[in-house]
Amino acid sequence: MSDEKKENAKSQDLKANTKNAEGKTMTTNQGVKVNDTNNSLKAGERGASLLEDFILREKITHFDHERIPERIVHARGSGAHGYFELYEGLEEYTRAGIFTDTSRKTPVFVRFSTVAGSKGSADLARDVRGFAVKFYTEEGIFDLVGNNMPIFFIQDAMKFPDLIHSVKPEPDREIPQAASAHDTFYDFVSHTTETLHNHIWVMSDRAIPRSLRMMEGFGIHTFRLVNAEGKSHFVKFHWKPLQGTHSITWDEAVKIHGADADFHRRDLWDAIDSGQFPEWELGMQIVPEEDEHKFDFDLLDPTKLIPEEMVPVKIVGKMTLNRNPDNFFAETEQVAFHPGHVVPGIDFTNDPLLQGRLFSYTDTQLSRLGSPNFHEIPINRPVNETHNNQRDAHMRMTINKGKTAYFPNSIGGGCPHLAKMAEGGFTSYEERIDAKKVRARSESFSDHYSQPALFYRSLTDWEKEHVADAYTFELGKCTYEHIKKRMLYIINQIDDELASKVAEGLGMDIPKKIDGPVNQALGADDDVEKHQPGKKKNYLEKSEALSLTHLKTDSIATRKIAFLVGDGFDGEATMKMKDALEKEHAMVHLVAPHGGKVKCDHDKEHDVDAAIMTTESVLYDAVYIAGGEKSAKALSNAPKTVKFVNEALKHCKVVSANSSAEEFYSHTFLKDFKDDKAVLIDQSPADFVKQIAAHRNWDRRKQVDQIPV
Ligand code: HDD
Repeated sequence: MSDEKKENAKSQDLKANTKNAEGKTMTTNQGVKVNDTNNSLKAGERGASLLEDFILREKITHFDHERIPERIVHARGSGAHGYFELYEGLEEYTRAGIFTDTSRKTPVFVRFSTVAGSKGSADLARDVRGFAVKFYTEEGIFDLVGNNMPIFFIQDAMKFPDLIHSVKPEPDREIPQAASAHDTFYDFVSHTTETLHNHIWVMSDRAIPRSLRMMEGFGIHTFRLVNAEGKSHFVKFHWKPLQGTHSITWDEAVKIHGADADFHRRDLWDAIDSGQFPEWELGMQIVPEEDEHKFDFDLLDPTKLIPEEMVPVKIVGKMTLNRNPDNFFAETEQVAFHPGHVVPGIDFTNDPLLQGRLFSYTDTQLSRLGSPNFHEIPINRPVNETHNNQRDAHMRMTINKGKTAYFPNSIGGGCPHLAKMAEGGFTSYEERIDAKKVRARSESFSDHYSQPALFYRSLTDWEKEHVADAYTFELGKCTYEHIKKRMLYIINQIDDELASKVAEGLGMDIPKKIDGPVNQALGADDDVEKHQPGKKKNYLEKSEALSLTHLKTDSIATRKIAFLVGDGFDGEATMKMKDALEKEHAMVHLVAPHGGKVKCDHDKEHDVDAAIMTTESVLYDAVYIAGGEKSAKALSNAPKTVKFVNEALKHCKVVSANSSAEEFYSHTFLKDFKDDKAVLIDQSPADFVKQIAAHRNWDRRKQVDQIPV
């Protein structure tokens, strides 16, 4: 197969099902040409309507059945096509072609999602983000169904329905939508201390990413890599975005909810559409089998990460997303991921959360997509041939020839025949298991406090403040006093400084003890004592990789910069600045007091990208105020421009201005921040680029309370 064909194996496959109506005549689904789709068939112009009207019946019937059940979790998502390339062969660890053959460009389809909200909810909810990647490999489908946080809330799949029922809208009033800040969630969390680690990540800025393109991804569970000799290594998968890892503030998230509920979806689409293809490097933390028990935590416990200081992340390849879907429903909605879709060379561990997932994902597609033939939906079918003796069921597309649908057979020549391991047949890793059948939790899973504490210790001051604010907001929305008390008691076990801040915000004292056991989420006969606080270990003071400040890049590619311009603006200096940013692949929008065209001082007309009334500064990463006295006057006279700049300052963003626009910006708070490193007056494009790359000047946060926006 040529390289070109390999790269496009999936897009070529999808073409067989892609239709384009350009230049074509309208027909019914049965192929009959239609000459009127506006009027139903009637006895006389004023009715009655006739049942005979097959065109009306077909149109309405199809419409009536257009919706399918949304995903029970991760209902709101956005997808994109792309490919994966391997940097170096990993034969030492695995026999999977995708990780051994560096000449391949493996097609992928990725779906990002929020977890709790419905399909139509807003993108900026405080939530975990799903990060699911379908690799269409030459040996079959491999799905890496992960999240943007490296750990999960619970240790055993048995608790998944409880977790989700607690976070979803409360069942009496179906409130709140896409929000964890409510009683039932905290009732569950405060009784289930294994949730604390994932929960503190959700309280951090990781839960409000700037862009789906600017977040890390994690496979979470420990998986296995198995090489051609059958030797196994443990592995944790990581995605590292080359766009940097950036987040926004909660105040921005709340405002973006209203300004553009599709903010993340639009951002992903626009970036790919404009040729700014997002990229992630794939990393692996590889642990030899014999080191399984060398850690202070259990590798099978999905609420624990392996600090990168203990096992470095080996970067092995790169994923590029370079094509938007043609049809949201056909691709993004119908795609079906499954952590059990693995290829030879990749295998599972006994992580009890993973084991439960292996059941759930096929099961859910049966009600969501309606048939065990969901693998035949174009976006789900592999690029290699599939043959077996499974037959029939709803919506079967394949026309299987021949008399035999069983094995063994002689009538069909023994086909399809089996593949030996050497021929690429999947054989499960031969793990020795010698155990009693028990319904229990391993003692090695009982430390629920050390890693949340490690996470909190590893954050910078501003990140810690955001965590405290998030806890205060979320618990402030709870109405049951005893739930808040339990939470304060538990947070105090993670970090007393954090608990004090939250207690102050809630106007409560931290309780010295609470009624009943701290962790009630075990079986009746389980020893709840072993899950008590006070068991914190300090095996690492800090892990740098856990703080956003250590994950920044120098790139400003795809950042959105608003240029405030009024008629008569300084065309030369403004275009010089614009060109310099665009050279670095930033996206510049001219924001003016009105839509249509705006004239510069040379009377040249420029397209306005957004009239000020239609946009908000929370939708941009930085602001530039163009020079020119006439422009400054026009901006001063327009509503919302002052608020636009003030709000950007409040959110610690970079604001750059030309001093000839002083008449305008003297009305803003810019004058109070002239010594701020991210407030630039008459400075060079290079300085602006440097500050945008740093994302925000968080040092400003202590002085922005005076800004009333
Ligand atoms: Fe799950 C969807 C990620 C635990 C049951 N899950 C789903 C999606 C992602 C994850 C990204 C959306 C896929 C898409 O875009 O279509 N889930 C995770 C991660 C987990 C996890 C990272 C823990 C490490 N999930 C988990 C458990 C169960 C499920 C323990 C059940 C026992 N998840 C589902 C599901 C979903 C799903 C109900 C809903 C839609 C779907 O599967 O296709 O089966």
